[in-house]
Amino acid sequence: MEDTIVAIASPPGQGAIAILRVSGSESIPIAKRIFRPKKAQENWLPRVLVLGDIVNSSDEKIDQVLLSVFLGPASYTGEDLIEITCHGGMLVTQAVLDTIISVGARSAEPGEFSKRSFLNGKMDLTQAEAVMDLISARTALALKAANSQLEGRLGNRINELKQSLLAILAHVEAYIDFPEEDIDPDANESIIQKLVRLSESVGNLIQTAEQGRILREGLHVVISGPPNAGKSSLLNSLLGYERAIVSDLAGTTRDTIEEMINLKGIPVRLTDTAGIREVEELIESEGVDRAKRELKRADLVLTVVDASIDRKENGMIESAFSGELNHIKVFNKADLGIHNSYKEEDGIQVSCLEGTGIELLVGLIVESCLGGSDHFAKNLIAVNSRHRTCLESAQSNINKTIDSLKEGVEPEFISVDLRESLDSIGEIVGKADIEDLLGEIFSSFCIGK
Ligand SMILES: Nc1nc2c(ncn2[C@@H]2O[C@H](COP(=O)(O)OP(=O)(O)OP(=O)(O)O)[C@@H](O)[C@H]2O)c(=O)[nH]1
Ligand SMILES: [Mg+2]
Repeated sequence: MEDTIVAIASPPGQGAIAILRVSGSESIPIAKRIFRPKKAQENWLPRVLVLGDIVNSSDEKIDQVLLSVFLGPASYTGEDLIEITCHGGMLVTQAVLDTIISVGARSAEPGEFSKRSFLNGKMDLTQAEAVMDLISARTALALKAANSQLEGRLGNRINELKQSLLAILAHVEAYIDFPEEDIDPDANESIIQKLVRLSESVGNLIQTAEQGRILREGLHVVISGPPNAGKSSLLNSLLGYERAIVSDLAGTTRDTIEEMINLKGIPVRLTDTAGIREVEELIESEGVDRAKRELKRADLVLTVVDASIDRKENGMIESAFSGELNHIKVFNKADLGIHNSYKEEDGIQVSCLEGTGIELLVGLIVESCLGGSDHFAKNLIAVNSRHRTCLESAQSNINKTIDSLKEGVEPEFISVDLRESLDSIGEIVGKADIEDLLGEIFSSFCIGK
């Protein structure tokens, strides 16, 4: 972390302005070498925009820019940091970058500014991850969840768990390390109760992983069914524009077509597939294979049929309807009337042609997804897969400890599992250290007097 890093912080391409960031101990000396303020500066006041020119080593002007200084630790990275707003041409931005590199900065690696921010204690790991979630959020709900994580909501929950675990562990360890101090080990029963509650809290967080996955990657909804049922028409209706080719020829769609949409705040990866039927023809048959593969990966399947015709004519549909997949039956072409053979079946009637039933279907899709968007909005904690792995390992060690205690194992032996559990939880926020444990022991037990 000795070196000073630089990067273009705005996206590549042409724009009105572009932003470059420089961070590290040499930021201000670097700025002094390449920046000529329009009005002579006595001092470099932090957080003030200063107009001036970027010049190269031969004192040639590269661009007129606005420059601001953030003095560490009151900066994003916690180090001295400079932000330069230059004109947004690709060439001019690159030239400013080259100038900064020529006087000693190094090109930053991806995420390096946030990494420094974490290493300098400006935020925990969950917050650093939330920065990325925020940038890549595709719906308002995903943005809300990212913001809540960035504010430290998940980090706080994790720290609460850590504290409870520490309190238990501290008790056990103090008993082992300082038996002469007469610390009564908590009665086994009470430790067990505390651990059971802890395990439940960890379990609650693990349950948010599914929500987290959907917010980050999208709910994978696959449109499936026999040829000519109106699958591509449904994709287009849900998207609101003519994305896929629609025709009355069975076998129109060959390849899978995937689009991201926002259904009431829930990001959805919607896939249209080839109609499933037995075919000889090579390309269509590959399409059918792809459709089947998509089905295996789906969170939810919309099984579409042309319900205006006898269900016997819809071929392979019986197997699709009776499958174990999480699916919604969509009876399309309701404008032509629903055939008697579907009257007993429960499903949703739509007409892609007239647009009826589509709103209702959207509601069902959203509901099928962990209780709908209201539930999503309320529960703004959504752990990612890394958090989940750590939580699962923590929970398994807590449960192991509970079992050991029930079997009457001595405290000496359970502290190992508890420590491992603490490490896993600490890994989530990125601070698993022994200092915490020592602090806890000495502050709450006044050992050594
Ligand atoms: N009357 C009526 N016709 C519809 C409706 N939806 C689709 N169609 C027609 O049904 C035909 C097939 O529609 P597609 O959307 O191409 O069907 P598909 O399931 O994608 O078909 P493949 O890609 O061949 O498997 C087209 O002629 C559409 O215009 C509807 O709600 N009502
Ligand atoms: Mg199609």
